[in-house]
Amino acid sequence: MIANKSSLSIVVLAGGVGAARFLRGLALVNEAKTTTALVNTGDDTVLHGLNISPDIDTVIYTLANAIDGERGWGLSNESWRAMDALKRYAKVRPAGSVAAPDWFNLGDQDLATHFYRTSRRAEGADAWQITREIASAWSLEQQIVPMTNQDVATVVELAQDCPAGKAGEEISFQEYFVKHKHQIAIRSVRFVGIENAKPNALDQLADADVIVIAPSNPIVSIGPIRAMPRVDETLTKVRSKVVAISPIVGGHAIKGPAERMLNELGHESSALGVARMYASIAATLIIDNVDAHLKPAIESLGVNCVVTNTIMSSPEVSSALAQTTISSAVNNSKAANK
Ligand code: FO1
Repeated sequence: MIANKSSLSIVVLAGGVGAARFLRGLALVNEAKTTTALVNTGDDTVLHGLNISPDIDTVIYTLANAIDGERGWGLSNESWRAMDALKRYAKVRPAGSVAAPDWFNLGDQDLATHFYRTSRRAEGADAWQITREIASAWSLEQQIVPMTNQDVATVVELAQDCPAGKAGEEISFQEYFVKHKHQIAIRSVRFVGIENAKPNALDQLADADVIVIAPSNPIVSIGPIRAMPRVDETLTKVRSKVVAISPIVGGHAIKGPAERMLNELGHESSALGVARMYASIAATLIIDNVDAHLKPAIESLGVNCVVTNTIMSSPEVSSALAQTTISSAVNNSKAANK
């Protein structure tokens, strides 16, 4: 398989776990050097004064084979002594203080990444440069690119009074996702700072041989990337080369709150619902075998539909999915150029 690797320039629009697993499969069929992951940073947070970029780190740790496979985030063989020590201070935290947050788990080794990112930011380095350095420290050859160097913060609006706050109040994405385990109703999502976010690697996106929208949450992982100025416009121009993979299988998300979010925000939690969201920017949608019956409805939207196994339970399945993805995009763009 390695001898036959392609060296296409491929840009993958990426969120966390699903995207990371796809990228790991892609590395088996396409040269790492010509692969770029353009990664969501709307999930970024600052805790303990540390800059944390969960999706970037999930992609890097996964490609470095250092991820905790079961959790899908953080490092394998991790220890939690710093978190345990923090509990001492959480106990004495006065009302109104957010010091010593102990709901977001930072492993002892993982902390080193956040220390480094935070120190380099304080030295004035931008997010792309810092990410380059972190990826290089993990010996990665792929280009891992934060979607922008500007700060963007995804916030969700509470649909009703709940333990997180009153209806209409906004909380950060990580509070929603981790602190409240995405078990609260929301009525909108907003990307604070998006108007001033200059997208990174826009030229690469425009010139790529293949663009992949990874099987990530369309609202909070791919949504922030698309919401930056000029990104959707660029994708629309190269639509024939864009292939998306549905993160919804049999009506459900493989992981995370996508199903609930789609329903609450007026979309349909199905591969067809995903097709509607991507129809203007992606010529092809890859859906899972269990959703084969949706192919005619998806194609009636003017979107080519490819049916295959999308459950990336092993690197072999991920690489087969990556190969199918590349072939679909290449065939489609050839047909469009005839
Ligand atoms: N997810 C959790 O469900 N609980 C955690 O405590 C947690 C900590 C964490 C620390 C570092 C990191 O890079 C990711 C972490 N995640 C955790 C995952 C993360 O919140 C989500 O996977 C993404 O933001 C959604 O893509």
